[in-house]
Amino acid sequence: MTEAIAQEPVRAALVSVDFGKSDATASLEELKLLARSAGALPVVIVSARRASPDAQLFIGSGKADELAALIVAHEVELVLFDHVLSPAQQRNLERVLKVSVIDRTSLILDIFAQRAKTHEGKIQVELAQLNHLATRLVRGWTHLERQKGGIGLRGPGETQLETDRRLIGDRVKQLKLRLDKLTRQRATQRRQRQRNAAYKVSIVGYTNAGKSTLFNALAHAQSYAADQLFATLDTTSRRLYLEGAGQIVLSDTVGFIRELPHQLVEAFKATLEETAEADLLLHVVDASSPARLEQIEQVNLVLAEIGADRIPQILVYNKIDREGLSPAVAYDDCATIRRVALSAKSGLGLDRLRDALTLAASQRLPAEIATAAGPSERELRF
Ligand SMILES: Nc1nc2c(ncn2[C@@H]2O[C@H](COP(=O)(O)OP(=O)(O)OP(=O)(O)O)[C@@H](O)[C@H]2O)c(=O)[nH]1
Ligand SMILES: [Mg+2]
Repeated sequence: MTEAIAQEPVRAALVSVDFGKSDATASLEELKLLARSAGALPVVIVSARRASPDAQLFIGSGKADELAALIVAHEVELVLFDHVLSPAQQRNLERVLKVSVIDRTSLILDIFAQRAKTHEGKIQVELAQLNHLATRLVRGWTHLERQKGGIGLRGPGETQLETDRRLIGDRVKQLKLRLDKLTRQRATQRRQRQRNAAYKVSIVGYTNAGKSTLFNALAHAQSYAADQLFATLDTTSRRLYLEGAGQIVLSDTVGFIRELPHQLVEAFKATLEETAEADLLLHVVDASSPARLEQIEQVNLVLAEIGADRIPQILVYNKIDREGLSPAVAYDDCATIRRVALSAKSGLGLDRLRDALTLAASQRLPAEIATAAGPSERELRF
């Protein structure tokens, strides 16, 4: 008989190197959240400063020895790096540290894999994982290079490396076909909706900013909101009726993060296309986060990558209850509402966002003034 046993979190060491460029502290805080979201318990934190990564070990050998000792002392089972590691660095580190080493890309992919619920979401995550894996299958993986007696799968003289590449290639092809089909279905549904000519509003923003909470508050819906990174993976849409503007379609979307693995953006293109076709973006910002300005820029970068940077935005400064701030609205020179400060959780200021939405939907804001909410807007002024 099998019994459900509550899984113990994996004891993890977090490693962050400050290269003096971006904000290493904010990034480390984020790595802690990522680790917890993946089901790991951070028990050791190692920070280092370097001018550039070490080619062999990413961190220096002195730091690696220090880390190895901490791993033994604190019974660490897994090491998480706040960086992208080359396959060789990962391998060398595992040899020295004698536990699994995971880089930031793999960690994010792993969280996505745990969260994916719909058929399409699962395919997209698997594609991203396989593409990431394929880059790791390089010569020098001697255990894969070794010729083994060809049982079944392999052709004559084929090395394990070639077999692995071929199997991954086959699977990628298969997944792409399925994804193509789903993308076409999605396009049909979209055309259907276009015929109905509803005004489309997509909620976008950094992960954990409060997008799903806002979606639920506006749509009286039950989208999964949680204090986890990437709680939402699949786009959820609801029709809602706004007094004075009629029907609009509101969508909750996957959150963005700095250095979002490119494989993921690629694999989630179909889902993100919905965002690219919205008439208006509600860009949700966690106003209580010290890293909010950088997060706004990161979100705008991803929006540009998916071709959604020309869509008008309303910046929604969320979680004002945490800061004890009052709800507020800021207008641009054309008397159009550009920013709203509110609390999606308490509902404070939500009425003003509804008004802004009604106004935008009835005016059908043109894209030309979208730049007014661009990344150059660095300060929060109300
Ligand atoms: N104090 C406060 N907390 C909030 C507010 N809005 C959201 N939260 C909390 O922030 C956390 C993240 O909220 P979500 O709505 O899941 O955020 P999300 O942007 O959808 O996150 P992902 O789907 O993971 O990208 C949850 O614990 C919410 O309860 C708010 O206005 N005030
Ligand atoms: Mg969400």
